[in-house]
Amino acid sequence: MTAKKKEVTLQVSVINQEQWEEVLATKGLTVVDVYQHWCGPCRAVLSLLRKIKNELGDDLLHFATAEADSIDALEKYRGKCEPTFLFYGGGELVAVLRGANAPLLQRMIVEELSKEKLVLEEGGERKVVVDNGLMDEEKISQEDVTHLHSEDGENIIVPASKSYTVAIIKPDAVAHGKASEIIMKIQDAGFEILAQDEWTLTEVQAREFYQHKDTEACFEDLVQFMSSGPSHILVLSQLEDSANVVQAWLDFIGPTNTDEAKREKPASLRAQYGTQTLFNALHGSEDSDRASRELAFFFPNFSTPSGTEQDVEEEHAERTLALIRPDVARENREEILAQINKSGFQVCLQRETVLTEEQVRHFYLHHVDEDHFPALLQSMTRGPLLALVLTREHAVQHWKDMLGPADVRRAKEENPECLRAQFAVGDHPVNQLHGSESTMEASREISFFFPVQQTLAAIKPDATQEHKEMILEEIRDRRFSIRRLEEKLLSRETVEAFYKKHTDRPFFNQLVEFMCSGPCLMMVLEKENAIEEWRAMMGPTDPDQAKIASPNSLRARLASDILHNSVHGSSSQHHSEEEIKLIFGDPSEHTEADSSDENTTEGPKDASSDNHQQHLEGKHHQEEVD
Ligand code: IDP
Ligand code: MG
Repeated sequence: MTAKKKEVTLQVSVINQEQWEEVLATKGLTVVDVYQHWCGPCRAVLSLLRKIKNELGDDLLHFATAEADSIDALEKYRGKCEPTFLFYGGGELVAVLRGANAPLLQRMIVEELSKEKLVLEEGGERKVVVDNGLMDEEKISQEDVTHLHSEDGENIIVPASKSYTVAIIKPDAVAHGKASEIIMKIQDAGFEILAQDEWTLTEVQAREFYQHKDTEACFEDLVQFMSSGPSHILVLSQLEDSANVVQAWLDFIGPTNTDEAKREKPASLRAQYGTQTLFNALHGSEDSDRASRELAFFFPNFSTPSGTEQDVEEEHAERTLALIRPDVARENREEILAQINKSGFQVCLQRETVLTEEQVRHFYLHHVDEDHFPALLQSMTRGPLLALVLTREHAVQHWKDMLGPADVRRAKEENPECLRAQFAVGDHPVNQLHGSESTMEASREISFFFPVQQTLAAIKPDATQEHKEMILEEIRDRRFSIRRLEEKLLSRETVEAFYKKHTDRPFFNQLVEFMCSGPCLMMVLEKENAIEEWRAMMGPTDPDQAKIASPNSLRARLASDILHNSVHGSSSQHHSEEEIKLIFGDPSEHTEADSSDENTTEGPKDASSDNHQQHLEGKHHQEEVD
């Protein structure tokens, strides 16, 4: 294994004990694909590994392939037909992944590499694992199985908006070495693998799993078959429109009867991999109720947030748009917000903005011809107005009731308690507060002020190692969708382009050095009003200022100085587009293997919100093109 060879080969090929020991002695993280002589290394992940290697360009990351049969240390991996990836750091096993799950593999490589670096650089303790998932299956007691599952760690949470189903690649397909091929096809078809495990069912478990079929003639055969060897258990959702993944998966696998499948749906998985109705290669939950039972059966750690109090609340919650016009936004904002909170509303989005005349016309499309429009226009453009999205049960009607009659004079006479009466400005005929007329109008108005946006967010090198988990958690708590997520060591070139508008600033060189000094976690976040929201979460550029102006912001809490300020966020729609393109390339060029996180999807972009956004930011937009 010469240095030269290492440069040109993506994976070092290990075929004897001596070479194996050499690999174990290599400094850094080595990811070993353990394969069987008769099926060869896993080709499905090659392009992914190449991509990771190119992107991270890290001297401490190594890949190898090892033949289980010729290396004594790998004895217990002999005879397994599914891909197994062993992660070694400092000669010790630090993680194991079974199955060619590309997104998971990518995530584990990035994570394990950064852990190993921490060990090497800061003398941290290396967390070694013992792979006992490969004991003779019969010897594994029920307890061990559960233990293995909980050791796999995380409680995986399915977003409330997603439906899921349980899929099984049955022992026949696994024994024929088809598991990774099927998994690739599953991913290509747009299913997202939320969890995956290899599991040999015991007879008792097979009986329990199929107990609803125990009166059927095939029951005993089915139990024998299902407990005859390892299966792959997958929890699936769909990347796009996850409305009914249960049915989509059933359609994808095809009819139970393999003859029928071959005849009627030759492209289905059962037509391709099944040999007869008993050995039909795949399983899918029958309906969402079964899916949830099967999920609990295989993944007791797996939690779905449905049923929590918050969700029940959110399910019934409605949204409405409230506007507080400039005159009272200046004078009475706190008082009004207090009344809003007291009435059981949550303010879920908020922004202060100065509207142009054109924007007001666009917003009040149906009022432009009315007599009072000129006065309305004037009062709307006099200064910054406050736009709020309010949620609670029956929000639209409730907010209208709180506002009172549109006519200020009538409001004062009929309902002096209402907000429009309380916050009338002198004799001014125009009321000072707005609310959506209906739920339809609410959604149009909300997307006018809070269009769905993407922003490029980065965790800078000073915070990536230590704080990324905490920051990611806060991002998820704020309900951003993480569309892309990759830990990257940025090149000088990239950073220079990224910060090109600062080229002439005195701190530019320092900034470039800093941004290249370690991996950054680069993300695309999506949400209504994402650009402003993420910048608000970050806080002002200078942490000293942040501590005063926004003490809860990330920079106030994490940053050490104005240069080492922990996080980045795009500053406008224009910059966001430019930065996302620079870091992640053109969306049309993305491939399946590019996605690295369970939340990472390329959602359909709402064209209309782009228009609103441009409309709303028209002026900024021009100014900021640099
Ligand atoms: P932003 O990150 O809040 O958008 P920008 O003004 O765009 O702030 O500056 C980009 C980055 O350059 C900052 O996040 C910070 O790391 C660095 N920077 C900005 N101003 C200074 C300075 O005065 N001294 C040193 N570094 C600075
Ligand atoms: Mg900036």
